Amino acid sequence: MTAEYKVHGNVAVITMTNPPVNGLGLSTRQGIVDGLGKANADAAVQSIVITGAGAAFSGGADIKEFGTDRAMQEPNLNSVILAIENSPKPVVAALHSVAMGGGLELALGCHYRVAAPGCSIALPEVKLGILPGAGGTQRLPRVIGVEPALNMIVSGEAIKSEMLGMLPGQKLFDKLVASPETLAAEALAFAQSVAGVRPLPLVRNLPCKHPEGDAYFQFARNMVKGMSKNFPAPAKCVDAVEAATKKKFADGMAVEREIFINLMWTAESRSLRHLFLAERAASKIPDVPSDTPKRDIQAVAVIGAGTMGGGIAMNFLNAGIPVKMLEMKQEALDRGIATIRKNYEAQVKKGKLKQDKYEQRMALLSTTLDYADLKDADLVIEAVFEELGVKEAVFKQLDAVMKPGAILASNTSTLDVNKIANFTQRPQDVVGLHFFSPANVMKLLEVVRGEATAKDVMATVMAVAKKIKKVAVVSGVCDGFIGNRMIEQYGRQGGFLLDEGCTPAQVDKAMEKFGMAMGPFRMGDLAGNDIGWAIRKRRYQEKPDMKYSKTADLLCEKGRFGQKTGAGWYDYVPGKRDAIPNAEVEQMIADHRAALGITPRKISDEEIVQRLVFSLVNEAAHILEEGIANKASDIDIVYIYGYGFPVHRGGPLNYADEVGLFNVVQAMNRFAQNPLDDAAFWKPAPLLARLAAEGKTFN
Ligand code: T1G
Repeated sequence: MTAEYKVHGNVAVITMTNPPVNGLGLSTRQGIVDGLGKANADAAVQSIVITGAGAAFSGGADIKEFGTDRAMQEPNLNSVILAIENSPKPVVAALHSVAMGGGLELALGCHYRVAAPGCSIALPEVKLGILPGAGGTQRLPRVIGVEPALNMIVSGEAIKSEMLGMLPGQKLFDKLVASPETLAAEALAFAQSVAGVRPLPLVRNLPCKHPEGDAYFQFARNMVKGMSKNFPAPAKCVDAVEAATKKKFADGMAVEREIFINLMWTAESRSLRHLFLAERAASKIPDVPSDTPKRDIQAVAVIGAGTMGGGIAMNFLNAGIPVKMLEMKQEALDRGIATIRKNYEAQVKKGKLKQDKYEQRMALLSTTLDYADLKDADLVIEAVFEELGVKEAVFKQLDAVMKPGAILASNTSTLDVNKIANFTQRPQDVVGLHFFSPANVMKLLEVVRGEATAKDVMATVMAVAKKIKKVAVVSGVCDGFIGNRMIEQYGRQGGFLLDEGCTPAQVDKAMEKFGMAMGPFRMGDLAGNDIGWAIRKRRYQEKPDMKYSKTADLLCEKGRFGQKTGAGWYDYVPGKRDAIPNAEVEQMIADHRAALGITPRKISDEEIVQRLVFSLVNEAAHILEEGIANKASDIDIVYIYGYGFPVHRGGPLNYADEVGLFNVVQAMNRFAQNPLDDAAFWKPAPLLARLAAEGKTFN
């Protein structure tokens, strides 16, 4: 059982012991109910305390149990809370660190709540596409008021216990203790002090009203509608809390239950729950134990003060880690520093960064023109020109000056990390750290593991990624790693669609309706069409039989590289991001089509979405087969955090699972019949074909 029972004098203490955060899995729920039974059967016991061991009171229902019958198996959470409310002896919740979701609901079922300061209080279920399902929508409004409760439930954000304790008239906490260290003793004393109280107070018996109910909830619905595109849960939170103000407690609970069960089975909730676990799973590397010793990273060096180098440096400055930046010329350094200052000053102006914090960060930044000055850095990241010869020169220099044990990282986005590692005498210390532009904003970091990269280097850089608030995904060495290798196929399909009859705007609109932050052509204009152009030129040499539409080349030959040249697939007005369709570009596409003897056809949004998304899926299946990615969920994380894939779809592979891999393969077989497409590409990857044939899923 993952709950301990111990009697201290005349107080029984039930302690949840289900690391890492006392998830309320079946064995914990059973342990609480057993403890209540023992305490109420023991005449010496006059009151009861429930608390959590370790890092949390409780992080809520055990997310790992979701979708399994254990989650609903009795005693389910509502039954545990009912057992607490029906306890003839007073039950006191002793809250510390984290009391979230079902954990807070458990505490709300207790007769009293004693909290330590610094405890994160939240009902974050909405972030999993559901809502509190064990009375949170009915009890929380009764103890902190309807509006603060609805705000917490709709946002899912945590508020510290001491802040909530200041709410006028709050009945959430009966006592706020001085510190976490005194919680246990003070909770015992409090439990003794209420031993004789009868009748015992129940949150369910408190009134729950809002003075201007209808007007307030209408306002709340309007507010929520704006922020919850693609997600049904936030609006349902309003319905449940409104029921708390209009119905008897038991009827309100029935409303909450029905909504909870319906939301649990939505694709959006499955996607959000998948991503919650996927993001945490990404930091685990199958053959690198979590207790692998990590190298100490106290000082970082960055080679190159360009856009990437500056952005990379900012990540470390933001985490309080000193950075020494090296360039070849002083004016490049000056430009780099100026750009960093400009980025921070923009944040200060928007009130996102305090002036003193800005100055603290800049004080951590130093510059040099001399490699010898880098020798004490624990980690050096090069972000120089993307050409192997340049990388070779840099790594040979680094090999000569860096201290033994320093980690040498390349920010390359396409070059072979094994070749780069072999420019040094220490390939085991070389790794790829592929940041996504803008590096100080994008959360995704592809950690590219070379053949020789040491396990402790991998463990170290994964921990550094967490420290600089990046979501790191491990990739093996191949051209384009995970994200860019897949996006190349996505871009190819975009080109074919233009040849076959689409305009850039039609493709982009279809993808943005699907939920992509940006369609492929707007994205090209943002990133720079010349980047894809350079890659295609390389491809034409390496793989002359690989089919490409020539439209993008024609566009680049006109110098229409995108926003940076003021025009790309679309036109742009300086200072604005609106993509304005351009008649000449559309004429260029039509002329090219005619030159190829292609009669344009009407292509449905569904075909656009399927060809673009399933091209990601098929390439991802190859990436998984080759071991470039460790697991399917890693690839979903890459696309959510690096390419604006819609969160409510859970990532390309989660989406394929939702569609059904049988249907994905059927669609691919249809695309292979199209003479203007690339039939060879649409041959399902063996892994995909096998999963589909066996009725299985990627995740
Ligand atoms: N269940 C199971 N495991 C959980 C968990 C949970 N609720 N919360 C965290 N973990 C695991 C997580 O997977 C990771 O595991 C480890 O704990 C550390 O997490 C009826 C139905 C609690 C603030 O949504 O917000 O209650 O990778 O890296 O940064 O209404 O985790 O080590 O194997 O995030 O210190 C509602 C979600 C559930 C809380 C800790 N509760 N968790 O943050 O560590 S639904 C939540 C968090 C519910 C009821 C409904 C955070 C945290 P591993 P971490 P952290």
